[in-house]
Amino acid sequence: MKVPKGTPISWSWEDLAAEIDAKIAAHNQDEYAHILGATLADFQANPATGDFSYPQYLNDGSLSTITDPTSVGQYCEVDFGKLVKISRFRHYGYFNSTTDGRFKLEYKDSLGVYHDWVTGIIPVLGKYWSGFDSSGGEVICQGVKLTCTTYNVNSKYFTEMEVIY
Ligand SMILES: [Ca+2]
Repeated sequence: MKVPKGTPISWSWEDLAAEIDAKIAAHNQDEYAHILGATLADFQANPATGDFSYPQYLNDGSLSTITDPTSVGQYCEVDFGKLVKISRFRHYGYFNSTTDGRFKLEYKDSLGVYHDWVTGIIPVLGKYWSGFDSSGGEVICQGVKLTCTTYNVNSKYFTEMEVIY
């Protein structure tokens, strides 16, 4: 940059630091600006995998196919195949006759690290949708993982799940 002669010097480390901070913040916003909220189609794009029985039934869009674990620690995982924003989920029950089972949903961040998103999830009694749960808040992720944290044979069935923005 050409500066005319006689221009007063008005430079400081503080100004430079502020300018760098502003540029880094703008860059980070740019980096995440293109990440869209997950649609139902995004959540159903890749069949779920894991060691639940028939894990693909978790997100196949059918309310007549169910998946369930046979012990604590088993999981069912959905890969979005890209980074997305999620903010809420709901799930559909089946044979559950008690509220004793517990599950948690983790999200897998952009680096592949898992974080708890919502814990203490209780499978719905009977063939009904839960309400949408947004208690985990908005996060950016590449996938989600449902894990059984308390196993109960009468409280373990998921007919379907939807994790979206
Ligand atoms: Ca299903």
